[in-house]
Amino acid sequence: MIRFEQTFTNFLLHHQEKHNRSYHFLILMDALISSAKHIEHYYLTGALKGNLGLAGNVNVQGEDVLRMDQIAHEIAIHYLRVSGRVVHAISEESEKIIPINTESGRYFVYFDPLDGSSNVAHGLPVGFLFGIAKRNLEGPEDGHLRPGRDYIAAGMFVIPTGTFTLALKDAGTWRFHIDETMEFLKPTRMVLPEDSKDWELSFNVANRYTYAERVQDWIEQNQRKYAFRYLGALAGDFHRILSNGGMFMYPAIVNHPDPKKNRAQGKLRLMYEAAVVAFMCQEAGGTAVDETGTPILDIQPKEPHQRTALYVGSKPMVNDIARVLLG
Ligand code: FDP
Repeated sequence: MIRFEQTFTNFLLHHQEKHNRSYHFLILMDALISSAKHIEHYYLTGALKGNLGLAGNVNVQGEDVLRMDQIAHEIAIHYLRVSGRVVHAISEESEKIIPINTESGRYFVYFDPLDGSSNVAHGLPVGFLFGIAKRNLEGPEDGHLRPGRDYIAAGMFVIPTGTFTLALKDAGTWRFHIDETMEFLKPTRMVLPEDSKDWELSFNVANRYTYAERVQDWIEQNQRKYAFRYLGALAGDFHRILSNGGMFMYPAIVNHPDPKKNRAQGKLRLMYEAAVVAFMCQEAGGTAVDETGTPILDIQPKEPHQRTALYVGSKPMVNDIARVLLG
């Protein structure tokens, strides 16, 4: 007997109907899924085609080779445009906000189409992360730089692993897997495990002596309790935390021996990295804060590519470091 699993489309259709919502969101999600599949396909054959390297390369046919992150950006913008549902997009790959359907679009989409650049040259996992906010449909438009608290959904594809995780506001975080027909299937609700036996700690250990002293002290006191894992691509590292529990962190860099390399504002981008995983984490029972112990979801972005420090994961662990950060 073949076992048929519920498809993502069927899952979302039921969700929208149950909450009396329109189908516009389904059309937007279809665009994001088409983008991810298309990017995944390119990524899988990228080494062969020579587009995992640097922009400006010329291939053996003498054609310009686009860098994989530029290809991913173009693919995503194409599908968002044809969906007709997007007002503006903010992409890691474009300095400016991208107007799409400013007249009748319904959603703002903030995305990073290929996050985790150090993995690209090796064809190892990268992420396509996105957050979605909704236009104010009644009354005057209220801007597109929204805090994570205002997102209606956020998700990530871990490319090329065929996994997709989506959090829906007040309706949980769900993981799907792609099958041989390229369909995302089998919704599984993700809830951070309370039992700390499998919890993991994930950060770039090479940076640890550049963190604030209080963060270094916290690491010293806690590191032996947890398994340590670091892939170097936020989506992949956070994917593990969602399953096993624990904490991913990218603290502010304030004690670098070369002060020019300090990153007091943190490294990760607020709107399409930190707020995306913070939103997914909250819907899975966890939480996230910045270097001042402020909830990531409360931060009002002032500009599209704003950076932040990030501590995200199981509540007891994040709350513990938040106490230290709040001083
Ligand atoms: P990258 O710079 O390699 O694109 O977006 C930033 C990000 O990747 C995250 O995906 C990842 O978690 C982190 O930075 C890795 O940074 P380090 O190489 O400094 O550890």
